Amino acid sequence: MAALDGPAFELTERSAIGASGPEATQVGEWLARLLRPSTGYAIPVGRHGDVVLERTGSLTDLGTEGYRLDARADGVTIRALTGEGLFRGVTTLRQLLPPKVEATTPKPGPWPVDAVSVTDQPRFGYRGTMLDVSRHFFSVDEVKRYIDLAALYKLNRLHLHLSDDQGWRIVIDSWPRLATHGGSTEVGGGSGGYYTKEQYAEIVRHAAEHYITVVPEIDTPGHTNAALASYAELNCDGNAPPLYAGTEVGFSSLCIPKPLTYDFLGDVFGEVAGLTPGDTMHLGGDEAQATPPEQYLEFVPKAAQIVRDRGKHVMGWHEIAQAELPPRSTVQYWGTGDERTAELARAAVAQGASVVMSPANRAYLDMKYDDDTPYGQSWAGLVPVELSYDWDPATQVPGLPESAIAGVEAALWSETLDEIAKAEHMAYPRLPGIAEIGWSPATGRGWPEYQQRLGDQAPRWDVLGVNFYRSPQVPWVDP
Ligand code: TNX
Repeated sequence: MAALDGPAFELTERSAIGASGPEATQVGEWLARLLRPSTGYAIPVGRHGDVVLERTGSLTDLGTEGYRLDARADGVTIRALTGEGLFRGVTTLRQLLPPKVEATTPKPGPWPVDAVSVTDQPRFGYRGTMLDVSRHFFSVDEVKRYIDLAALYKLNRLHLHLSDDQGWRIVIDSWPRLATHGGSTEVGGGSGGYYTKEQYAEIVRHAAEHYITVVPEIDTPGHTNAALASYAELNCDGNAPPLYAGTEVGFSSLCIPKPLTYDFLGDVFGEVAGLTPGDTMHLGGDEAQATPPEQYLEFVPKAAQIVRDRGKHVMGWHEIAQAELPPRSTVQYWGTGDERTAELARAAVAQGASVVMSPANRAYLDMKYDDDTPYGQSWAGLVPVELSYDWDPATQVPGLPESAIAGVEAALWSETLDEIAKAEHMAYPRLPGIAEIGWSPATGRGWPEYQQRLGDQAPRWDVLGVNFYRSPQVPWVDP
């Protein structure tokens, strides 16, 4: 980034967005929808304008998400190879505008963008956040809001944890009781909920508008009480357990020797694949303490093959690296640096898998900030803002080549989060830090200067109504 001499650009009532081609136009329309409510300007999108979005085949060295942004008094130009790159560039423009640009009602100008030239591209291709909609259910609008905020920090994956012991959250037409019975509760005994296929498709579409790909997770073979409670025949003994609203883990397992288990998974992964434009599905695989170890090793390759047969690559928690993995699998590391889990990450890479880093003592957004945090957990330790930012995905587990690291993901488990406002409080301000770790080079960033930039986000979050935690570690700017 280079600050340029010369006056700032200013958005005015005569401003217009110039875009050619369907993708640039689509991104232009998105930008116009952001700018119109707060500025009160018409901001037409057409062939010409003082804000130009241009897809160009010549910017190949910045990858699919890279972009170049130039702002001068006479206009702003964003150029990229892809629509995705244009969207990331538009996001930078958004961040260069005053925080009041986020308002939903007209605010007085001016609307300056300092003269600047930015050439940008991400360090990692996978920059995600996981939302656990199983332990507590969140509505379509709540998930959309979570997406909107994640997009502001250039995240590009939303991993939805759609099933667990406490709730099954998506309609599967061939096994309807999964949603109607398995989705009828949540932690604490509330009435839970589930997404119809139309609702789920709406979430996927909303994410795609922000160039975020949804990675659906159906957790197997453990974390399956909601499914086992819905269909007695899935159980080895033929008896359905009751629904579960507690928070213990590791007590449920699919019946590994039963052929029906694999028909079930074929149907479920088939229907979920049909709702998934992305190339990856997550089969869970974590904490399968109720599955005999030798059966676990037999199960994972079978389940993985089902995912492959439905046309998707396999993603799973690091435990799956004990088993044989198909090509192009992704293993999600959630350990805290102990030798046993580090060994599993290395075993994954030795099999040719890539690793997404979600170390629980850094990237688990449900860990408490400090002893006074009113909800959240602390089994992986307290995770204050500085600790969640101050790590490098490439060196977190010794012995992994950087080329094997697909990226990072911040996971938000919801056992203790019965309202989206509480989820937001745990994610902000830590999620933007994980997003930056995924985007920016390791060199040139560090807590002392990040702290200042993070503090600058407060006025924007106030306008957006974000229920963020005002950590005493951060010099928050007053509105
Ligand atoms: C561990 S991490 C789990 C989840 C819990 C989480 C709570 C992982 C793959 N499994 O089932 O929700 O801890 O922090």
